[in-house]
Amino acid sequence: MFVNMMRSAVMCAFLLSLALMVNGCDVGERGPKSSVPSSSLDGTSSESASSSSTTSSVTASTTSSVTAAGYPGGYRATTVIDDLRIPWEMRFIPDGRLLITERQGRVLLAEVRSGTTTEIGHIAVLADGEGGLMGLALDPDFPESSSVYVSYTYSEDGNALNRVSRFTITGLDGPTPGLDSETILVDGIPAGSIHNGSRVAFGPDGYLWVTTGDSGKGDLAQRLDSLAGKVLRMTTDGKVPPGNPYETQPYPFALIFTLGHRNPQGLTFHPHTGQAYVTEHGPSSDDEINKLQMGGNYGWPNLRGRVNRAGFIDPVMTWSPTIAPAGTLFYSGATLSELTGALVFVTLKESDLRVLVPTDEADFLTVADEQILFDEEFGRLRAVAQGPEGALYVGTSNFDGRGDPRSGDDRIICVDRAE
Ligand SMILES: [Ca+2]
Repeated sequence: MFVNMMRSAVMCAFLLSLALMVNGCDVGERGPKSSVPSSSLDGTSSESASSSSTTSSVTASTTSSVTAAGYPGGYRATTVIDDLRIPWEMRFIPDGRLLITERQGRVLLAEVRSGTTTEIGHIAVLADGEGGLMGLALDPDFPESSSVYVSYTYSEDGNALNRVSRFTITGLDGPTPGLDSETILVDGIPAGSIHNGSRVAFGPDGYLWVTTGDSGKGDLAQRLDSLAGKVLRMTTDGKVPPGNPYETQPYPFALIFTLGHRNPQGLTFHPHTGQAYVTEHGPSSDDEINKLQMGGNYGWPNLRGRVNRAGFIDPVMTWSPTIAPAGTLFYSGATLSELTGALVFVTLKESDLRVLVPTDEADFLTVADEQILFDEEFGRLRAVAQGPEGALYVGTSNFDGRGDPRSGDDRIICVDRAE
């Protein structure tokens, strides 16, 4: 009898907790650490984007219908984690906790419900300029596999280089989780004080994809004997997967999947086609979103933006002047269901969250509408993730030397719908 009552009580508590999570940001009993005003979404079209500080190349033929039908309400933004230093990437693990990399080398495990963070490891990185500890990806079999993959800058004989490594997370369910057993997958990737790429993500093909920057040396982006200015595709052991386009090149150059990139800072995969997309920093003009085609040449440093030139692949979108697009994802949750199929990304320079609504949800070829959210409200934004309950989480980057840190920075902010 007692056991049954206990079971019922546990079940009720469980259902209650589920109900509390329906709206997205699971801030728990403590309440939000701090709240900011909701931003209205209506009327933020690509036209208004153009009239602010950037010029978008979007053709907004269906803007009004999308805006009117899709965004009737406002969003809510709640700080769930604060006092971070340059969070570069964040990934939710299946139990709802959040793994975060900070550029100085810390790896944190955070509970967004309580706002607590635990340092589980500190990787010895060269945190110089834009380099340091950057990308983070979970093994597709996590947590059955306890492997995570990171990209970071290190120093060798006075040279800055980037590498991709696999680590094991130990004691995940215990009181003292840790980071252990580094295996270097690829190293010697050219690095610099600027343009390090380093977003890492698993594709639906089960392979690890890695963006690299041109390291400040544009010519390297066109060379097949350099890993700079590329997108790489590799196995979980850093080996060349079957079907890579340059597989006859000597290792590690056979890892190259695409070339001619300047500084791709975001990487995600389309939910229907499985194709990879990157956000990419242009020089003073032509930030880009590129759809990656195997073996494709994306032009840098000889070409930028849309050029319609044989042998080169034009971007899906460009922005001039630049906005510095960073972390990106295709939204697929229920909390903000009107964003389903949209490409969501954050920007550093323009300090906003952007939503690109595709003309056709089945593929991301052209953009019907561009929404600009939270413009300048939180400062520079570098990372974005979708929570298990469907809220969006964005990470600020105000301590990166180009921002204006405010009280509580850097922060992870949860975005859901206002009640
Ligand atoms: Ca290009």
